[in-house]
Amino acid sequence: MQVSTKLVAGLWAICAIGFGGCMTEPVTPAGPEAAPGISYRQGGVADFICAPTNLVPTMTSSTSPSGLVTRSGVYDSTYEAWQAFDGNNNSMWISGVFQTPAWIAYQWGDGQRFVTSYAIDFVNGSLTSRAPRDWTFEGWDGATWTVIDTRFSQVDWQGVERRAFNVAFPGNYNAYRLNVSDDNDDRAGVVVVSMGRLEIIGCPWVITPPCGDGICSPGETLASCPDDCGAPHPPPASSDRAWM
Ligand SMILES: [Ca+2]
Ligand SMILES: [Ca+2]
Repeated sequence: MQVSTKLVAGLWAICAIGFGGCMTEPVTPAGPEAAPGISYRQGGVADFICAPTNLVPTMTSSTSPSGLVTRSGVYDSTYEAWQAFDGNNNSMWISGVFQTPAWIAYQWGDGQRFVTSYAIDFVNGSLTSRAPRDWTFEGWDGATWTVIDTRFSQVDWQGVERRAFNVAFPGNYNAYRLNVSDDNDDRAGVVVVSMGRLEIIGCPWVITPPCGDGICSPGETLASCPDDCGAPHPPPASSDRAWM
């Protein structure tokens, strides 16, 4: 209880310095599936709430106003990938033709984000063969891509349709990408994928792993977090031990 109290107090301090969408009361844990008005438990210790928002700024190029948009390829320069992040559903990214996988990514330049969901706007009208069908959603920690969500058989898209997905395994990552292995064209692999918008949604602050979750995370030390980083734990009460 001591750890929990300390951590919740720390989150109150984060809220107090002005991050938007942040409420200041611990709440009953409901898990990441609780969006919108998400409330969830991080590491089994602290409960908190925020209003998830699209964390990608409204882009006007691959690098402006901030961060970096990358992609596997592009149909032509009219359909560059940043147009999936420009806040305008009349513009879109169209992938390179016959390039599998087709992927699109956004990276922040100022640290990690804890992303809990994402949404794809398909806007290519009758060309629904260009809607993504099978993909993974992945997070970049500076060294490797980690699959944090997987979707198959996303079919029957409308000409203009938004589909949102909760991330199965959310975490803190510098970049996220949608890595599409098949479109809705019957031919094998990706012929062309297009999307008017990709929202990358989460809490508007970086969530650090809590001290007390049993994991010695980067930044935690024996001195700062002895429970996670090496101090011996007391043996469980005899009534909690499993019979061998
Ligand atoms: Ca767009
Ligand atoms: Ca295909």
